[in-house]
Amino acid sequence: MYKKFLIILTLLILLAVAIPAQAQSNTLAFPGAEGFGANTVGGRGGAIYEVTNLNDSGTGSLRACVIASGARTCVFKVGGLITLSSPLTITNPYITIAGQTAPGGGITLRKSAGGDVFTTQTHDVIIRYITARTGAGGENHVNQVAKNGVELYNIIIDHNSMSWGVDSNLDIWYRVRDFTVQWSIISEALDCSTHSKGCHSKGLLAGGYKGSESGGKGSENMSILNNLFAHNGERNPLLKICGIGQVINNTSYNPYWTFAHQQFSCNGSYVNWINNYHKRGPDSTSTTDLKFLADDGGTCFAGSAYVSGNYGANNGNWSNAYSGSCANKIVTVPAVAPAVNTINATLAKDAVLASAGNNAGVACDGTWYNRRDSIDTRVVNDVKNGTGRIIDSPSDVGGWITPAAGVGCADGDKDGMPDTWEGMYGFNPAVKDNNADKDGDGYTNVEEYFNGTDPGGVVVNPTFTPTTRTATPTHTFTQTPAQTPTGTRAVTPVLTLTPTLTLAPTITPTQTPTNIPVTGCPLGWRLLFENSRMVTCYRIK
Ligand SMILES: [Ca+2]
Ligand SMILES: [Ca+2]
Ligand SMILES: [Ca+2]
Ligand SMILES: [Ca+2]
Repeated sequence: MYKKFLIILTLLILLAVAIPAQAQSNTLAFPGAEGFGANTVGGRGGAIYEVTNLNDSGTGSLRACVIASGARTCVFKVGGLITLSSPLTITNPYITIAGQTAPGGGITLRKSAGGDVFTTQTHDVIIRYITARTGAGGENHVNQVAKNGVELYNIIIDHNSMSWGVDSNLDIWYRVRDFTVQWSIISEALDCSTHSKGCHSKGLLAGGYKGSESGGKGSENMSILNNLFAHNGERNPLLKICGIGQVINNTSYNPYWTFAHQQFSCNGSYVNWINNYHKRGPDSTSTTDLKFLADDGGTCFAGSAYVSGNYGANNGNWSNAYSGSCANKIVTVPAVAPAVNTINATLAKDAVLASAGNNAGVACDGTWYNRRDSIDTRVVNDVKNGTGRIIDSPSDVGGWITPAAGVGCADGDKDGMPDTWEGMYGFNPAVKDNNADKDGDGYTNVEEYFNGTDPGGVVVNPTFTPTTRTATPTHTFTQTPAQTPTGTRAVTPVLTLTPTLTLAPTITPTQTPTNIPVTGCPLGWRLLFENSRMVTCYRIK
């Protein structure tokens, strides 16, 4: 028995040594990452690739970072429109595309003709704050996360704006697991465009058959959280997965037909539909919120749907809104899935409209600023106002816009951390110290920069001056001689606000009040003057 214990102990020690630090980490992909893809490591600890131009390929292009191998992070020194002649195919794992670092109006990607913008074909991928609007040509997607016969996992897409694809804007297929798409705008999939089936505007498809093409497994562990689906004919989303999915706090607006589908096409599709918000628009002809489908052969395989807290297209009501070829799929206990921040459907709609999509950038001092483009702004206003239509072509809504180039942050040692920010937090702007972790919280120093978080330590060289502060001063009067004034007077204390970064109101202004004049004396008393000022009364003898 003791021997057995020793063997197990030895094995445990060996295991602890053998597991690389990265795999042991429970650090999130970034603060705010949620769902099954939340622990994606992306390019953490790897090389920094600067995107310095808007070229399709070559040195300094986004493609150069995408096709490189090894852990890597793409940071941007320029904003603008990148027109791609072929998809950005991500085949090498461990990549973070930090679109929030792009100056000016950020990065928008488009295709010159046909094909996807991104084809994601590997694991450990983080894509944040990128706008991609595909355009006509074939049956394309903004991002197709799919590779026949290859397992793709640990993928998180956050604050992307994805539109103008011809098939589904976002397609997840074959064998994908541990995937999150969150806080993104998935809109205006092109309808009567270049799809072989004809008009085909679709939002998001996540699935995969549990057949030979998927290694017998299919896709599972899907999180679809806090996204805005707008002006897509249907699939907002469509899940035909072989495992667990969670669809929480999304807002969907103006589909033609049914808002969302769950297809029971392999044994075991378990989806939690929680606190989503549906709103009809000018193109909507159906009030069906969620429809259950059998597989293409008509078989309704095993699975369930947990449906709770959703605001429906039928005057807010989701009850009796499920229909289709599979009955008795509703359960009262949700499938086991990661805990995610969940708010009620109406509040979620407001939060999504306020901050979904590629709506922000991070400045050279690590602060976030808003920069949602006019296309996303128009779509969000459509949702609020009940306006807008499903489109056939980008030209229906004015076509692509070119984001402002901006000015990239100076970064002398090219470690991804701007000189300004390094100076503020006491890093060495002449040494690549991006992969250290000063405060030991699991996020490397450069991640702290592009996540807009505190890397630890004191701000030693602030380069900005606070413009407004509030302080409640306390002040003390000293009176000589002591007297008891009557009446009221206005006091205007003189405050000196020293612009330090800590808002500790330790200001003590001093003020020397003038004595209150004696304005009169009672009968039998007389005023005493001293240096022509009345100072007191004295009794007349
Ligand atoms: Ca630097
Ligand atoms: Ca440095
Ligand atoms: Ca850190
Ligand atoms: Ca930190």
